[in-house]
Amino acid sequence: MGRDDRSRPHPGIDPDGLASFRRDVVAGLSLPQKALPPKHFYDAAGSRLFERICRLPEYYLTRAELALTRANLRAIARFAGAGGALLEYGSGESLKTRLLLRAMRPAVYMPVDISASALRAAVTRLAREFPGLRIAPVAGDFSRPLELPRLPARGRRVVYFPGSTIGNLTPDEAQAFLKMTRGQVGPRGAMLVGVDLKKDANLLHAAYNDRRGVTAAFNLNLLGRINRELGAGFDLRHFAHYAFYNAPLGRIEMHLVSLREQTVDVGEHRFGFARGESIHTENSYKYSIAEFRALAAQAGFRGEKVWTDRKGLFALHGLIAA
Ligand code: AVJ
Repeated sequence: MGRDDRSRPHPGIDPDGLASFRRDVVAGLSLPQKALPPKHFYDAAGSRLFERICRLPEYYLTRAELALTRANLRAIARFAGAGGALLEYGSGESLKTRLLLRAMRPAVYMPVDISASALRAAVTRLAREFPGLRIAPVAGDFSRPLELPRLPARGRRVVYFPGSTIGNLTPDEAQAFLKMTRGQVGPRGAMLVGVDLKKDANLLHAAYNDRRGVTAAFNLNLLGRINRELGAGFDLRHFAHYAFYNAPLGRIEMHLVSLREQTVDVGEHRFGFARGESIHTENSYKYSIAEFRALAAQAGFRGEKVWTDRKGLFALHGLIAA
């Protein structure tokens, strides 16, 4: 696993230039509940920290999804069907993707990613490993409707969206996102989406409060990135990682809590922090199988299949256009 199974979780939603990063930061820090979008976690340092998170003993998600994919590979490939088009939201550098490609044998594989360099690297590697496969990379943002290359006439479209990245969206946003994907795959299309399951709050808490402090470093790196790229003056010693399971809302929330009253300059903007005030940096929603199927149904998908790991930690949903 490790490097091999790394997947940048916000490949396609990820941006954008410095200007839009600055806009997001200034707008987010101006809110009554300060907030920053989680897509900005993944600069080079943040991506490395995320890879370390995926290897942590407490962070079960990556291992559980890989295990369930291995254990159910034939059934997953049968669901997807041979000879169609597999679209991945993300650049397809993960081990799970390669397992799926080998088992499913699509006519064409379309990784969709905003990062042209990540796409190029993945395509080079996959072309070597799958000499017969037609690879049609799409450089673009999968959070918006995309122009896709034309497909072989009989091709069924299947979108693969692993990693529970969908958990970063609110249920309303997730529903809109599924609706858009439903439009993308068409009336005979399907989707394979990885979703973290609801479970014991203690297990969830541990996964986002690891003993080595890697998740804390990942969270705090967002302030480091703002300092580096926007010339801001955050003192990382005066903020602390805080993550908890918000049970009524079914989500992990990550925050950065100000340890003292302070002001921080970001360019010409100055932001005040009360002692104990937080910046909300991420939501990570957890769905029971029934909850996620209900959400998918409202977006025009029927929950046809679902696979879980043996411990029941993580689910891969096989959805088909209703
Ligand atoms: C990549 C969004 C699925 O929510 O678990 C890991 C990101 N945040 N530890 C998640 C994350 C803190 C991760 N996702």
